[in-house]
Amino acid sequence: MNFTRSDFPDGFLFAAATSAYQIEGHGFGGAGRTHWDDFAATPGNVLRGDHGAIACDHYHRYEDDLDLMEGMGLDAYRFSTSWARVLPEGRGQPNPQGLDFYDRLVDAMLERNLKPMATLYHWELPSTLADLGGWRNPDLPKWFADYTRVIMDRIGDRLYSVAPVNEPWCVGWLSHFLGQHAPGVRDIRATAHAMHHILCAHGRAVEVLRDLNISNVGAVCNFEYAHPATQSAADIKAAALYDGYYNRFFIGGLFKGAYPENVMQGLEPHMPKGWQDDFPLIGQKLDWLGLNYYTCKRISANTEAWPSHSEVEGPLDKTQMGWEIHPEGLHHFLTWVSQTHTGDLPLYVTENGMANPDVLATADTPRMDYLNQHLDAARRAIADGAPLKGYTFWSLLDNYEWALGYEKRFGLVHVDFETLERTPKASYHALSKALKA
Ligand code: IFM
Repeated sequence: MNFTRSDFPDGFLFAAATSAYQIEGHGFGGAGRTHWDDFAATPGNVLRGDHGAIACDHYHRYEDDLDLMEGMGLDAYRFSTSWARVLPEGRGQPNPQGLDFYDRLVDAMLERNLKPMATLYHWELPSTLADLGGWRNPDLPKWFADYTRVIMDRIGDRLYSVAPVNEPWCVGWLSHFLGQHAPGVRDIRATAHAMHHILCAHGRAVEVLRDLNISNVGAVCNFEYAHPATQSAADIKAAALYDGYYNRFFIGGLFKGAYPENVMQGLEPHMPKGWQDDFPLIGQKLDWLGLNYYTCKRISANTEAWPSHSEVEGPLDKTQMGWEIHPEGLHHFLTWVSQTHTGDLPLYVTENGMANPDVLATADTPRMDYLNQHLDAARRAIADGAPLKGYTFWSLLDNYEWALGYEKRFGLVHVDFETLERTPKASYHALSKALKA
């Protein structure tokens, strides 16, 4: 790598991120069925029908995986807890095996000096709640608060940080407008309801966390730089709208008590009743903001129904996801968000990384380049005043990349999905060397 720890401020945290459904193996330990199991069981939704029943078998191999992180010299581990593992029916009776698992997992992190950074919802909604309308149901935030209390009563005393929800854009827009993630809905009213309810759920969870005296509570949003496909007025307007519902809607709710005007021009008629009254709940004080950043998009106006635009291919080098590599976007969002929304609130890069079609013999150079370029952008953002306190790469392991199954490999550790054997890639060794230097 082209940096060492000493190029970052004292106390800067380096961490790895994963999520429950993507690595644990939801067939184990009494976990309940999730809407991802249902989505994957429906032909055409997920590549090869891949699902998370075994995934990386982290449920049984977590000690080895934590050893890998400790061996690498990381400071923290961003993991998520699964609602359906804790409460298999979504409400009611907890699963003792699930609570025991997260208890052991947190203790095992602390034994290795890894700071536990928890996320409470990384997309595996219990099927029983999906049956009730999922994120369209206005009672979901209340049930999420109940789940928050159950899991935090058990592990909340030992966490470094907590965020209720990972990437609300994916929960709302990707899953209910584009239909690419579970529950695979394509409906504007469902989208507006889900986008608002997920923020209400965040707020309800924050109330519970504060009530339990849990500190270092934040939020994690994803960001994509929106380029107009051309300099035409129509494309510029289209890119501003993409930027609105992707990058500004959720932090608008969290930090400004308002949603962007250009987004509300399309969504307002579909919002749940009384949505304007929920901002005090949504906008409670936070201790940090996490930014997940991977890529940029090129947006072109079209004549279809709102939002009346589509994505066109861009010229930059692309990852295995087909995502352009645009490190400048990370610098942009870190500096912009602190200047316009968060001030001196600590920021973390909570996800950043690339998928590459790795086989064990590959040199892993593209991933090292990607990490170098984005860490360079992060360093420049710090120099330009962004209060960035840590960087988390996605992901420790190759894992279940949702609708794209197991084909897209984001890990710094290779996983053989036949044998489940883990093999650190060259990027793992290079980052380890940089951190220990
Ligand atoms: O794998 C996902 C993760 O679940 C959320 N953020 C983006 C990653 C890569 O697509």
